[in-house]
Parts: sequence; structure tokens; C-alpha cells
Amino acid sequence: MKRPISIAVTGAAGQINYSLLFRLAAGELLGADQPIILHLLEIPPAMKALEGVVMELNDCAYPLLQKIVMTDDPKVAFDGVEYAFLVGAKPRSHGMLRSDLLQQNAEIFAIQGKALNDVASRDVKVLVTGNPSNTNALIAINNAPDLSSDCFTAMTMLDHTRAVSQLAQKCGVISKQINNIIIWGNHSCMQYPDLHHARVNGFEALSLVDDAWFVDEFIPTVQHRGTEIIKVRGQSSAASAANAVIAHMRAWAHGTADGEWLSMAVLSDGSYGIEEGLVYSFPVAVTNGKASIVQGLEINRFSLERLRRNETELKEERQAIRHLL
Ligand code: NAX
Repeated sequence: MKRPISIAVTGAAGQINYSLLFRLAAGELLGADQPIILHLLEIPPAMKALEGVVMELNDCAYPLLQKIVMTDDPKVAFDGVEYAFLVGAKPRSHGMLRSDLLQQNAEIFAIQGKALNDVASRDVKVLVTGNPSNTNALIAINNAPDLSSDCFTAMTMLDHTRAVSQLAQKCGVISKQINNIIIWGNHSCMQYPDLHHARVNGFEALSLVDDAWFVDEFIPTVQHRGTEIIKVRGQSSAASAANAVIAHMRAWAHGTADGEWLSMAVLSDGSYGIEEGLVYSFPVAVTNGKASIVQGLEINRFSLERLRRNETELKEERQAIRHLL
């Protein structure tokens, strides 16, 4: 029997986790032979609801789930964990401004960054999903000086899978036949879903679709998909977000295939001219658990302009929460 691995999940009584926790417990992240311990963090008013979720997890009698820790204390939640899913935050509701979200959620990630710094495994893999996820990850990194910044990423994988799905539908293929889409920048409506390097069944994507579709339909559809889901479903994306969380962490834990990548927001090292010290979504390849920004892709003027807009937006977000860095 393998040693159990501890996984922390914040916002455990929330809607994304109503899908995510059950998939983790079923072994979708680490495989069918890897026992896990779940550390579930919530705020006091949500502890009762969390109890209900834990009752349901127990009722599933998952063979891999060795133990569940329920807590409202980040230091208990992150104690010794090798994976941390920072999902808990106040979600954006209909009509809420991103700037409001930024201030309301920033403090949470300062506290959680400090707690991770104090008690998590030194190799912990942290995925920030709670919005605004890029800047929340930046806050966590800055509050965890003893952990490598390589331990922290933020999620643009849902944007990535949304983009794959849009292109697959347009080309009449299945998603498996699409490779190397990139989401650049911020997980916001500014994000740039880029098809210049994408392939459909091995063919260049932009040779199969016309420019007008790429610029006027594909880009805005992906950028505004989250808002559209809220409009139609009445709540923000949940099951698709949980799916992206698993896909992101699976790639980080198990690696990417040769020549392939996913979109992941990581601390910029200056690649593609993006200012160092911003958490920015790049094409990322993973080898032996190390996520690296894919280098050397050609960036034309159209793309460069959009990369810059994202850099500017992230600088503005950083400026708004500078007191927490
Ligand atoms: P819910 O409101 O359903 O759940 C959030 C949960 O977090 C609640 O149960 C709340 O009690 C808890 N929480 C709040 N503050 C906490 C704290 N300090 N510590 C621990 N738990 C805390 O939201 P849900 O739909 O699950 O979304 C969670 C977050 O993901 C939101 O910030 C949302 O905006 C964000 N999203 C990010 C996405 C991305 O691609 N990066 C996509 C999906 C999603 O919109």
C-alpha cells in the first residue's frame, strides 16, 4: 500500500468543490493506487454545509480516501500537504465589478500564503482558482517567502478547454484532435486565446478557419464565456471549472507529452517580454514535475499587442493590492 498523500482544498463547501472533491476522492488526480487524505478548509458560517459534503463523501465509500480533515484554520488545512487547491473565495456574481472582487479576495490569499509557507510540504503544488486568480496567486507567492515561486500557479485551463471546444466545433472534429492552443495573460475578459500555434489534426488551425471568425467570434466567445454561463445558468461555471482544475494539476503532476503544452499562469521570468514578477498565463510544458514556459514561439504584431494589454491589466491589479505584497 502506498503512503497516503495529503491534499488541501479551500472553499470546500462551494459549488466547484461539489464536483472536484468527488473526482479527487475517486483517484482522478493521482491514480487508482494512490491513497489520499483530504484537508478541507471553509469559513465558520459554511462549516455546517461542509459537514453535509463530508457525509456524502463518506457515503461514497471511496477505497482511496483514507481520512478527511475538516477545519476553518488554514494552518491545519495546509499542514504537510503536497497539493493545495485554493478554490475558496467570493465568486463574481452578476453585475459585480472585478475591482470589487480584487479587494474582497486579496486578504484571503495573503493569509493562506503565510499558512502554506509555515506548514505545507516544501514541494507543495499550489493551484489558485479563486478569482482574480492571477493576482491572488501573486499575493500568495509574496506571502510565502520560504517556498519557491515554482510551487504556485493560477488557473487558465478552463479558458484553454473552452477554446479547444470552440475550435473543435468550428472544424467539426473532436477535442482530442486539437493541440497547442494558448491562453495568454490574465484570467479575465482581457485574456488572449491564441490560435497562431494551434493545430487541428496536425494542420495549422489558422489555415482552416478565416481570420474574421478568429478575431470577431472565437476570441470574444472565449473571453466572455464565463459571463455567458452566469447569464444562462444563473451561477458561475462549476463542473467545467472542476474539470479544468483536475486537468491542470494532472498535467503538473504527471507531465505533458513531447511538443505539447497547456495554458498555465506562472510567475513571469521575463519570457516574451512580459514584466518579471507578474503571474501571467503562458504556454507551459511539464517535465518531472517542473513546469516551464515554452520558449521561442513566434509572436506577430496582432498577438504582441494583446499580450501587452494583459501585462498592463495585471500591473494595474498588482498596483491595487500592493499593500499585501
Ligand atoms: P462558491 O461561492 O460556490 O464557493 C466558494 C466557497 O469558498 C464558499 O463555500 C465560501 O464559504 C468559501 N470561502 C470563502 N472565503 C474562504 C476562505 N477565506 N477560506 C476558505 N473558504 C472560503 O464559489 P465557486 O463557484 O465554487 O467558485 C470559487 C472561486 O472560483 C470563485 O472565486 C470563482 O470566481 C472562481 N472561478 C475561477 C475560475 C478560473 O478559471 N480561474 C473559473 C471558475 C470560477 O468562476
